[in-house]
Amino acid sequence: MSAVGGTPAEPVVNIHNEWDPLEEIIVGRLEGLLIPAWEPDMLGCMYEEYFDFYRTRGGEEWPAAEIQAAQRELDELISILEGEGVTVRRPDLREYGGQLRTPHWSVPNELGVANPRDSLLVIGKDIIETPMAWRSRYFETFAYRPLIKEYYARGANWVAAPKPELRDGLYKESFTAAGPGEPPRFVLNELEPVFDAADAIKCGRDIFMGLSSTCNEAGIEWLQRYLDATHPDTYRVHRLVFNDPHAMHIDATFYPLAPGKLLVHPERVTSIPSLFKDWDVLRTPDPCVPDSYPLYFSSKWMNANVLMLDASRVIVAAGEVNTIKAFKDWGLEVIECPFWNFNNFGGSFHCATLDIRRRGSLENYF
Ligand code: DAV
Repeated sequence: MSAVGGTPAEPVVNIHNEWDPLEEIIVGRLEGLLIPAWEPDMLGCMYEEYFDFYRTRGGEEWPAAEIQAAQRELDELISILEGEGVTVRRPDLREYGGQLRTPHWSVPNELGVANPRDSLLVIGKDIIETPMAWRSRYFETFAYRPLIKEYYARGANWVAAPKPELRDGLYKESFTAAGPGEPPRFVLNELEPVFDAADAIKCGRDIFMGLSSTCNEAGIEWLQRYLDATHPDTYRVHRLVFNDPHAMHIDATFYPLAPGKLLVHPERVTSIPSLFKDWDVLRTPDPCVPDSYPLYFSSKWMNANVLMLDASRVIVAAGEVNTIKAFKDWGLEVIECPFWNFNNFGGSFHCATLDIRRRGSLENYF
């Protein structure tokens, strides 16, 4: 298809990696976010100190002061992005308080859309609605449907992975997190494909997925077979296993930031895939976030969950002085944005956003 004048139309959705120059991005919302009620996947990816919190406080509003502090940081992120010329789009405002019921289960409320990185996987011009393992996220993509429909009308592909049933049998009932020295294990069985988009990280023709308590073997296989069927001989999906007792998502663990630059968690990643033999590997420096931040959904390693504006500019949480220094020493230009309050609600800059268009083309980096 050609635009008027015969020049090729620019793809409206175009993502091949984490670092091509960023042109358009979706930023999540904190409005309407509710505490999710306990559900079986949490046994695998949440931290034990919060189990009772979800069991007893599900459906309540988050502490208002914590949300307000996070909102200020999100607003600052948006103004940094817009100041850099990036188009920022937002999901719909919705209420998340109603019970959600399917033939097999119900939850008292939904989670909300603070973390757009999880429900939609963008590869090339494909927008894939992912089969997520959390019941409270079952209809999360609906808040993005007006945007998706617009992108679809403008030439993007739009597909949804098979909607998982999420029956009780998908989750190991008596799961406990692996102790020190024990091999990694995850809460999911293999009854059907499940994964979150943040279980995958893109590096041109190579896509890396970490098995986790939100991503099973069947999920990885589904993505490889979908890509093989729709883009023959184009993508290689690599299955990785990390040493993370609460494994959920790859983007604070294993993150190709730019050609030749791989950021890895110092303990979770015990061996680097041989493909990266010619790359510089940086082990994420110790996080600086004070223990007073509750981090309801994640580890404190959100200092690794950065966002690349292009191959040399990276947005990092203000206060993460170890990471900021290491990135500068690595030749990156660092843009600081306060984000520790937002981190409490599921992640940092990578989680809070979803790349829609970066200027670049599909390449082989190995
Ligand atoms: O602690 O690595 C990462 C969640 C990011 N989406 C963690 C959880």
